Amino acid sequence: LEMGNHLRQSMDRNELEIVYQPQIDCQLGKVIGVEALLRWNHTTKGYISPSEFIPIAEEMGFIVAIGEWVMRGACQQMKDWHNMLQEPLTVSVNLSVKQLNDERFVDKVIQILEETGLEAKYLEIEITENVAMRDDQLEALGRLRKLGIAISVDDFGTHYSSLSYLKRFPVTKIKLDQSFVRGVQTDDKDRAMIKAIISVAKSFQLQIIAEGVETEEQARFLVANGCSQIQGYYFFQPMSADQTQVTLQMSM
Ligand code: G
Ligand code: G
Ligand code: MN
Ligand code: NA
Repeated sequence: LEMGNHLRQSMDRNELEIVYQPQIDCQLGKVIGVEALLRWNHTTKGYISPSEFIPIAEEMGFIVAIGEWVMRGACQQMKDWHNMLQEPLTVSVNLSVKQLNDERFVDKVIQILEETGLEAKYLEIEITENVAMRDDQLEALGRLRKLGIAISVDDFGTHYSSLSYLKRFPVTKIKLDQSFVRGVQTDDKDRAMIKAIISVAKSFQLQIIAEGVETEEQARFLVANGCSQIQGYYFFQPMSADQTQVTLQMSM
């Protein structure tokens, strides 16, 4: 509860920060987008991971406010980079299912795109598979998709509902979970999972990106098996906006 109260004030106190992790297209050999990742630099406790505080924000009901802050910041930042670099980079924002429960959510996104001037096709939202997704949440996703926003399934393959999810949802991209990537050199089953998921993406005509790629061997295996988009420490760690800007300037 105390952490929750601090979290409530974190935005006003400038304790929240968005970092960015570049995403690579191996065929093109360049950065094609970034994932926005939230960070909380707590005044006394230091850095706290989103996996710790997002669940609290969800429970206490201010994930909507925090999520809106991230969405606005990430869209504004990407618009600035477009102006600066004249490159069609995308920005990917993680979404809590709780944000979809807010009936004003889609209108908020439209408003943010208008305010920042970012074109919808350069925004992607990442959602985690959720078997219990309700019809009104599905409808919200459908509206976002109709606007031209890309929708990717995060942590794909780690939950129970993967395939039916792809049938029910207006998805454009699969994020191959890092747990499979980790086993590329050591685990036959992880290699089989990766090949199967890439084949699913092809069948559904979806884009696919592998995350958590840390070694050259992993990258080679992925590319050899048809996954050309890659995100991970092997290429870039998540970085501050300033560092990201330098990286983008150098890689364009
Ligand atoms: O970047 P890191 O590994 O610390 O992220 C941990 C988890 O927090 C990941 O599951 C990531 O998707 C999630 N996360 C990061 N930023 C956000 C955000 O802005 N909103 C939501 N809902 N989740 C986020
Ligand atoms: O759940 P989601 O996929 O959004 O979480 C992404 C998380 O993975 C972020 O916290 C990010 O910091 C982390 N991450 C990104 N690249 C790598 C990597 O190469 N290795 C590991 N272990 N974590 C990574
Ligand atoms: Mn993600
Ligand atoms: Na993930």
